[in-house]
Amino acid sequence: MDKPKFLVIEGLEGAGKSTALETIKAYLTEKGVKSITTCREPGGTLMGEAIRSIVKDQTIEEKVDSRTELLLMYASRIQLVENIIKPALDEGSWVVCDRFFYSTFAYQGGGRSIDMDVIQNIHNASIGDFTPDMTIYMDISPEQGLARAAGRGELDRFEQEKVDFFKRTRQLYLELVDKRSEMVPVDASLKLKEVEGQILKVMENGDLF
Ligand code: T5A
Repeated sequence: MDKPKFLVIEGLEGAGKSTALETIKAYLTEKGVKSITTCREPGGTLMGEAIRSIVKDQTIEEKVDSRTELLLMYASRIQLVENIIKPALDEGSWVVCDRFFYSTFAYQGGGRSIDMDVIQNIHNASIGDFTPDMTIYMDISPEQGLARAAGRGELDRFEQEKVDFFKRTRQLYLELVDKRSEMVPVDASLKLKEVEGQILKVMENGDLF
């Protein structure tokens, strides 16, 4: 077996990332991968999960500056990369992560309209050129994704944003797909079985083994 790979799943809320993670895990197991580490962003470490609670908290009673949000995402990411992802890869485990830095580019760069040069500088100082081997981008319209997310009950601080925020976020994701060869798009608007079929095809064509 070749060296373990780092895979990421990206997309708007309700795109089906958690569901896709299970499909990918099952595929890798079937292929004989013995160790798979899964994680999510923000979160995945003690400090990261504390950050996750605070950034998603819809009851917070102060204005959250976009730059604060940006720095918290990178604080969580540094903890995850250094304490979980790199050690797992070093020990021979594959890693599958629900969201990674593309989320920051899309949500803080697109949604919040923070200057991409500012984000890139913080990115470089935080994780440098550490990049996943492959990222599956699950494309869905904000309307459809949010309707799925709403089906689960209370909306978090991000999910309460206006639809234009998610349109800007999606636009940035699509620009990333155009620019970055490690990002592979999947049509997440389809029925579960069809989305699963696309993911398996992407994995099969991914030159991972
Ligand atoms: N964020 C995160 C930033 O702003 N910057 C960053 O740098 C990072 C890392 C994290 C929030 O933080 C923001 C982005 C987010 O707003 P989260 O909970 O991790 O929040 O992410 P969400 O996208 O909110 O997670 P969701 O659970 O909503 O989305 P998923 O995982 O994509 O969707 P999933 O699989 O749970 O599915 C949602 C529902 O849809 C159904 C599922 O059964 C489920 O009920 N579903 C389908 N229904 C019909 N057809 C399909 N094909 C379906 N696929 C799934």
